[in-house]
Amino acid sequence: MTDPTPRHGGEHAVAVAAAHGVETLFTLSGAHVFPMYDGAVHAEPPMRILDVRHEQTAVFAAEAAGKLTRVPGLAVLTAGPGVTNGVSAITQAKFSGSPLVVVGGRAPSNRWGMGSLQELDQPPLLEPVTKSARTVHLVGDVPAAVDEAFTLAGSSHRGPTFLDVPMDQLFDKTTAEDPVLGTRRRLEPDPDGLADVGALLAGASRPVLVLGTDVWADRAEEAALWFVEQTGIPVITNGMGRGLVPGGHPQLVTKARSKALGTADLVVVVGTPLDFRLGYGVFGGKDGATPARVVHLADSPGQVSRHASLAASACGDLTAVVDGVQTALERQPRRPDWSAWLGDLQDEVRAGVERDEDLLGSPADPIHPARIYGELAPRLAEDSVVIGDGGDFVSFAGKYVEPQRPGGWLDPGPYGCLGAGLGAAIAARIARPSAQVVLLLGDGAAGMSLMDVDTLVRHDLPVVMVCGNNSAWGLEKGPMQMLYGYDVAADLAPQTRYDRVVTALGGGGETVTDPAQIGPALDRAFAAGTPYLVNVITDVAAAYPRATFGV
Ligand SMILES: Cc1ncc(C[n+]2csc(CCOP(=O)(O)OP(=O)(O)O)c2C)c(N)n1
Ligand SMILES: [Mg+2]
Repeated sequence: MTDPTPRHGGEHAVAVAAAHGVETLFTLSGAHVFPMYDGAVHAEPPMRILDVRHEQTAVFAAEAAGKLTRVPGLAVLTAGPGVTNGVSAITQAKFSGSPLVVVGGRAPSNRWGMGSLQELDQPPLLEPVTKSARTVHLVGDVPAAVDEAFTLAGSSHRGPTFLDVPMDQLFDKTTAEDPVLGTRRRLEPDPDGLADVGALLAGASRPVLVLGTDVWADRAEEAALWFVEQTGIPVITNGMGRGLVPGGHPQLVTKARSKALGTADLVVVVGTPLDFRLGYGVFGGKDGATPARVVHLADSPGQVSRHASLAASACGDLTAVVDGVQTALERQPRRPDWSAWLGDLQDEVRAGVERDEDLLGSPADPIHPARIYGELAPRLAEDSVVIGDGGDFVSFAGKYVEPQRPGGWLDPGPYGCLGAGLGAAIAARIARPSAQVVLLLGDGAAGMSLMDVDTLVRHDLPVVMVCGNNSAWGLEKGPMQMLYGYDVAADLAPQTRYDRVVTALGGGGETVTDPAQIGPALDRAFAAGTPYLVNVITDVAAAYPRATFGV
């Protein structure tokens, strides 16, 4: 249908974004993108404009919105510094496969080359860290370009897309039609690959299944849990795969990870790269075991590992992949029985849980960071969203917090960019209005985004923040000590009152130094109804025990 009323570029862009399911636009003001705001204000219904205090927060928020809702998030950044301030967060979305669309302002085309304000050709900067980065030169092309950006960002393998529109064109009007929305392609896996995986599973004595972020992103959570329960296979989860198999499930053996991945004879990895988090895809060989065979199942061909030596692989829509592997296994003449192997791992999990108890209840003064999780974990509701932004403090969370549902755990992923926390918390509060939102902040990480508590306050978005305040860049201090026997540039001021930063901005908070006071402080935070930061002074010597630095 033709639309006879001319509308400016911003109105078109917002209409197409809304048709793709976007409800919130994350931004920080700049004249180059005013038409986007005007489009949001005059949309029917209006699109929510969530304005922040630093562009990185806008993009981290849009990225988190994409991860939580599985509709690409939308960030609008003004020309030049607005766009460049967003680059780290856009890169993080690329590394995590997060669906995200970033619309940038751009100096006007009718003055290009004459030196107008913030005249930067942005797509070349963004090209390496996005799925596509382009300039839309004519307002009439805006609707189709925005549609393409959303379709591409939301298609496997997901990731960020960027487009900028010269200011004169974005303000200009056109009667161009809004396009019929692009549809996401659903790639069917190759049946031969699935059959190979079925045969490998049937022949395995000690298999382990690893479920990662893309299982959630590709909406394969039901198929994955069904597969797990039908086969009896032990499981480890990572990234947004955490919660796919709920904490406490008898087949979840994350707490026996070292034994499981070290002594497995087959490791089937679904929806996550074979990167440093998974030992680059080398498993088995521990305690005299032979190296494990490795299967990689991915959402798209480009995601299948090229560096690991794979016994089999398959790619495509992950529900079809997981269901297809199950069918292939059922066709095998041999029905494997893994109950003894699972039992061994369950013994190891039980031993791990017992070992953890002492630290989780530690009465140590100064406070051991694990004690915070001993207090927090029992207070978390099933649908809570837990966000990690920090070093060691967040590693402890990974160890001690086991989500009950998928889609409730946000970590920075393999790009590991500090400063994502406030943006993620903003997005989580909006995406899950009735859920607990808990933001775990290292004191170092807190310094990178705490000003955006102002955004939480202005937009009435209560979240609970817990700062593990060890007065250090802990994850750097420990390794530097280990490598050099001394450390520099790793200390922060002692006992800084980050809670007072929050109260100064209109929220609430308190500092805790007594381990017995952590629980009551968390209860006050959950009851506060305002952004609230519990600043827990912890022992800098209580570093997270780690064997590698991830490099
Ligand atoms: C943007 C960015 N800068 C630097 C780093 C390197 N880095 C990784 S962890 C870490 C320390 C984090 O300190 P803090 O947030 O206080 O957590 P802690 O390890 O002390 O618990 C640093 C500096 C990073 N990952 N991201
Ligand atoms: Mg710290």
